[in-house]
Amino acid sequence: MVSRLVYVLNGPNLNLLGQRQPEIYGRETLADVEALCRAEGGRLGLGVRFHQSNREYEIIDWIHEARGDAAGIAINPAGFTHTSVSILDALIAFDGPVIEVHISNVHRREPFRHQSYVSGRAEGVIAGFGTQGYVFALQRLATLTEARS
Ligand code: CA2
Repeated sequence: MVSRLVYVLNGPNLNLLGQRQPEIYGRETLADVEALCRAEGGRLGLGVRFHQSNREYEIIDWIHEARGDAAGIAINPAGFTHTSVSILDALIAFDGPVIEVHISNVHRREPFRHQSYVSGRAEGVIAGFGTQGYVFALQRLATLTEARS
């Protein structure tokens, strides 16, 4: 039985995963990532609510929704990582653990990708492990939310 619910949120352009720039983001699609998260969530006893949007307000609304029913959030804010004070503010208003995920190693890329508004709120940051980073994020959320319950 699922005892804890986590949100896995994905920002703009991640719907194109697997269709372009495989040398940076790999060949898996977002549907593959969702299946990976659901399988790992099942192993860990976590219910997974998986979303992607190209609209900042939708991501903010899902974070607000998570305040009501989620134990934790894994988020790949994509380009909003480097620009969005509003996503940071929404995450600050969420009480549970937050893990920031990046498929690529943002620190090996352009300097503007080295700065993240979200990292200052996140319990942990995962970057450069490909889509496996989502699995690590769920494992960490399982550990952190177990310790709280
Ligand atoms: O490495 C990551 O996961 C990023 O969050 C991905 C973002 C980028 O802006 C961040 O700096 C790092 C970009 C997501 C766009 O994904 C695409 C995937 C395939 C084709 C085109 C875009």
